[in-house]
Amino acid sequence: MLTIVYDHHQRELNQKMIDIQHNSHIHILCNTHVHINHHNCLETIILKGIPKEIEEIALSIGGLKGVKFSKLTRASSF
Ligand code: NI
Repeated sequence: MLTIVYDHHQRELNQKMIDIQHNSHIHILCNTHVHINHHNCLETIILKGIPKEIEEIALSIGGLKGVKFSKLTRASSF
């Protein structure tokens, strides 16, 4: 699960995040969006797939301009 907080007013950030998710080969299972306040949005993205690829997508999204917080939480059945 990738949790991010980002600037609602950052231009094209939403589209960039969606493009990264669409272009990736890992499974995006669900997105939850919460409007925290006038400036900030919180989003959780549940991902499933190869750990290395999930880490790459987390770094891509977390590194976008306007993303203020990014945390990847891992879960495993092993
Ligand atoms: Ni919002």
